[in-house]
Amino acid sequence: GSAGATSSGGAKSDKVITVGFAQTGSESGWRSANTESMKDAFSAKNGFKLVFNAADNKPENQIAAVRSFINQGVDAIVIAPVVTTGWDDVLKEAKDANIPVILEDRTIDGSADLYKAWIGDDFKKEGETAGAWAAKSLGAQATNMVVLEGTTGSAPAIDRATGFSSAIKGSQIKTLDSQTGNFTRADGKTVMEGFLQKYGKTINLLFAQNDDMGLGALDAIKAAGLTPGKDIQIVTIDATHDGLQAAADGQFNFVVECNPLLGPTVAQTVKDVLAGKDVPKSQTATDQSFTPEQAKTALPDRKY
Ligand code: GYE
Repeated sequence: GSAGATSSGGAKSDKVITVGFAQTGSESGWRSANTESMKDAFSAKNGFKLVFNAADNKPENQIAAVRSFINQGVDAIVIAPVVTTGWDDVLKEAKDANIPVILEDRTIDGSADLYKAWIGDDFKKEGETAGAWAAKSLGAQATNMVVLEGTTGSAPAIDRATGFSSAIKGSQIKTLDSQTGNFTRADGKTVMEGFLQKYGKTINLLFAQNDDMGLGALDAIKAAGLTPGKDIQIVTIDATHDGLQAAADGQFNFVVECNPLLGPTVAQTVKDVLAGKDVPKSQTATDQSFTPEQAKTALPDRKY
């Protein structure tokens, strides 16, 4: 930094920017990559002091963290909202305190004038891409699907479900069951065990709304004596390193990407907002998708 610099009139760019970041928790590989990207972008070398909080995926913890950022008088607040609802009061409090709020990753319901900008991925499109693959590869014959949903009430769980459903409309894919696995490996495994007990070999297709739940489900499927990727076809979303490895190994049949490396764009947006510049209300990362062959090619250079 510029320690000791005698800036005339205290140039604003020399001031360390204190940012409170309310992260969801540490539920998945995607989340680890996102936290790392954020911590790196908001590091001291870029002129920031980051106050980090992980809410263990509990909405009430996260709202308490945001309130504490307001009380500490941080310069800006970044939130990856666990769920879409319940934000109005605390965001009004931030606004009254003149602290700008930037959303990253997940979106919220309600008035868009309570935050400056959102940076994230198009969850509905991810769901559509996953569903389009399912409709194309299995939709012409009677197919029984089970779904592992993400955190109930979270934007990606809601929007991926919507996108997927619209893409399989008119196909012969029937949903046997759909339950939350909270975006974690542990719950993905437990819920899949329950599906297998209930529906056994009638299951042909698993849609896991993230890689981690799909990876947990692999254990349950193998323990039931079935071959993942063959007896039960699997489509997941995130395309983390472990997800792509499962695809390369033929255990996942299709993986849709959700880019977690949002830190640099979020950090730049925070700087621009604090400098009084106009910023786009929403910035969306571009996502690819991977067949097992494409996963093999992509793996060596995979960043997360
Ligand atoms: O897909 C999942 C994580 O909000 C897009 O949250 C994110 C999701 C991601 O736990 O792995």
